[in-house]
Amino acid sequence: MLKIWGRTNSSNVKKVLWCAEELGLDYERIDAGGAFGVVNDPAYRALNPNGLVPCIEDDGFVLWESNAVVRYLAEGDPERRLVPSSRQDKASAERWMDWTTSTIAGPFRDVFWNVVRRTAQDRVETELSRGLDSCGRLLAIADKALAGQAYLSGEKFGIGDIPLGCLAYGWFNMPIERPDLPHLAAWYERLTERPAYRRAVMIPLT
Ligand SMILES: N[C@@H](CCC(=O)N[C@@H](CS)C(=O)NCC(=O)O)C(=O)O
Repeated sequence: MLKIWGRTNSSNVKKVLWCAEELGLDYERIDAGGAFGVVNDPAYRALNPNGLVPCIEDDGFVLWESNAVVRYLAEGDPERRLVPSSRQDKASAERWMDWTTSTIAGPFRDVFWNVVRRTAQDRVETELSRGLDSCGRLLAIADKALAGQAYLSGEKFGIGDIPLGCLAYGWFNMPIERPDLPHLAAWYERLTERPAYRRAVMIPLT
């Protein structure tokens, strides 16, 4: 059976759990990372030398890097339900996966850590306000794209929606001031109607 290592409150782990839930896969999840430790155990380091979560093992095949895992699981679905069919549509969807990791994950982390994970006295206000500005500016780019299509993957939900969808739950549920981005908000509302999103992503922010 597919094994997934990672604590459920990690946005990178959520990507993998959400994808597995969308595909209806049977899997075993093993707590790792954060307070659970495990990631520095030699046995875990042998699987993922980065000492980070998520990591999967599928019939002896080991894979880390959340976006790579999402692609691997989605490609393994016989009907490829989450993978856009044309080469160009697939590349366009995957672009949002890479953009989320390379461009918005850092500023989002600055907001999330200062609002959710740090105590008020440890909060770094400059980091928080810089993160909020960057996230607002970057999410406006996604908002503009979503004005013309229902999902980041095109007309249908797919892999391109998963990474940003995980951050969107945090963005729309932290006590912060958000710029008005109506297309992004409508997309997020559509995600909240998905049972798999509710199970894997919509859990208390910690
Ligand atoms: N690029 C990696 C990043 C993985 C990553 O940074 N994971 C964090 C959790 S979101 C982690 O393992 N932190 C250490 C820990 O939880 O102990 C991926 O997408 O899988």
